[in-house]
Amino acid sequence: MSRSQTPVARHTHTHTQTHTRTHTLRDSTEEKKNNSSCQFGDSPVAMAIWTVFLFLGVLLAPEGVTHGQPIQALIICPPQWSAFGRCFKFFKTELMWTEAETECLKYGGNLASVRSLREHLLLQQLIKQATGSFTRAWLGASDCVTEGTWLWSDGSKMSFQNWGPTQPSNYLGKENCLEINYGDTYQWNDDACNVRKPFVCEALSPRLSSI
Ligand SMILES: [Ca+2]
Ligand SMILES: [Ca+2]
Repeated sequence: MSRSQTPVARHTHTHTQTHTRTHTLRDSTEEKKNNSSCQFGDSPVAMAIWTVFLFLGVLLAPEGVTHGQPIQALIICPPQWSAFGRCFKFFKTELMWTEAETECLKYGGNLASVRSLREHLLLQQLIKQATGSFTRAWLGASDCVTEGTWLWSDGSKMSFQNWGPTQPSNYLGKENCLEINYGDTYQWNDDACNVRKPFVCEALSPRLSSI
């Protein structure tokens, strides 16, 4: 696959505050193909969790915090989970995308969504701390329902994207799931969902076990 396209957001991996970024539109010339065989996360459950979270967030918000400022809910994550507004955990076990999403559901969460470059960088650090490198890992987006329409399995809107050069490519018409740390730029790539990779889960209030 060529790398003729400019990445949406490129950064070096010193992980200081100096990141070089350029921007471009997604490649719109790749093959578009529907794939009705794929599965997706339990969005109604995710939305129910969000509803509870937002309700609790209002209860926990300090008085006056809503005056022109986002409501800040109290996030408490159990051991092994990292708090970045939500709770995140990297899993080294290599699973297919649907298996990984199912595993996250067992903890009361989903595969992780990414809502900003800051969250992208934080997840990269989480992975590096666990593996010593920027290991490729599944995140929670898929376009398996409608080719080219990427949806987060937690039901949140994909308002931020960080695809690598020429991605998403939908290579051979079979790439419908999103991974982080792809290629020389360690950005996002679409890959075949049946490939086994480590993964990152998110949860608002993770259960302590997957049982
Ligand atoms: Ca695709
Ligand atoms: Ca790809």
